[in-house]
Amino acid sequence: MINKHSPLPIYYQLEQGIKEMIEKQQLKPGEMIPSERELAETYDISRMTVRQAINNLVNDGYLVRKRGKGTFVAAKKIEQPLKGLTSFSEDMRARGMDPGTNVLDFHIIPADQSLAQQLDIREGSDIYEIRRIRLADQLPMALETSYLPCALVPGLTRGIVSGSVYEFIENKLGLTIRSAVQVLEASVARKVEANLLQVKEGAPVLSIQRNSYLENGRPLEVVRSIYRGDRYKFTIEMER
Ligand code: 16G
Repeated sequence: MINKHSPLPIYYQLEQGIKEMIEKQQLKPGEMIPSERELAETYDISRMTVRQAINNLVNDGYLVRKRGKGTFVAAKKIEQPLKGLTSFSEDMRARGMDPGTNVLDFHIIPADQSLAQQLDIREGSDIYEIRRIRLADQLPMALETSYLPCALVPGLTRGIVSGSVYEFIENKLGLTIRSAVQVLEASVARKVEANLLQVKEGAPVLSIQRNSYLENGRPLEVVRSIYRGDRYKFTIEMER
């Protein structure tokens, strides 16, 4: 696994080697990996080098440290295809996971210029501002801030948004959600976000904005989300 003559730093080679073993399932989720001392001895490298490799793998979500127990292979990341226009609740159920929501904020505010423009409403019109932590099997996956025009989605309540917003829009209001534009950007968790997502400050996250539209072309929502980089990966299918 380690080639001391390679121009690649040794910690990096070890990191890639362990990552490969996880990807090939030679190391399985929940399995304990050898201790720092054992790895250092096996590959005849310093413990500092091993620690650097392990730290990186922990930060990237491949490994988890359990105090006083050891370092374990993390649960597999959730693989989200960027294809169908689905809701968080649907995505989690499709994976056999239990979707959950902590509503941090639910109130009505006047739309600022940017939101008014994106939602195609007059500046100052009432919009819902909804902040939620989205959970899968009780673990925080994403932080979501949604803006929807009140006139388009009457009757939304704090209780409803602790379940599925899309379900309410489609089943109770009878509207058809048709399309969305989504922008993904790499970022790091700031302190507040890190606390809410239960990751370290500075941990990698994916920041996503979704603008979705109804069948008649009317903008339905602007949603800004922050997904845990250690729990999520996104796949895109392409054709040529
Ligand atoms: C997803 C959508 C979000 C939508 C929410 C509805 C992304 C990036 N975001 O989280 O735009 O508002 O689903 O989920 O996929 P719900 O119906 O479970 O409330």
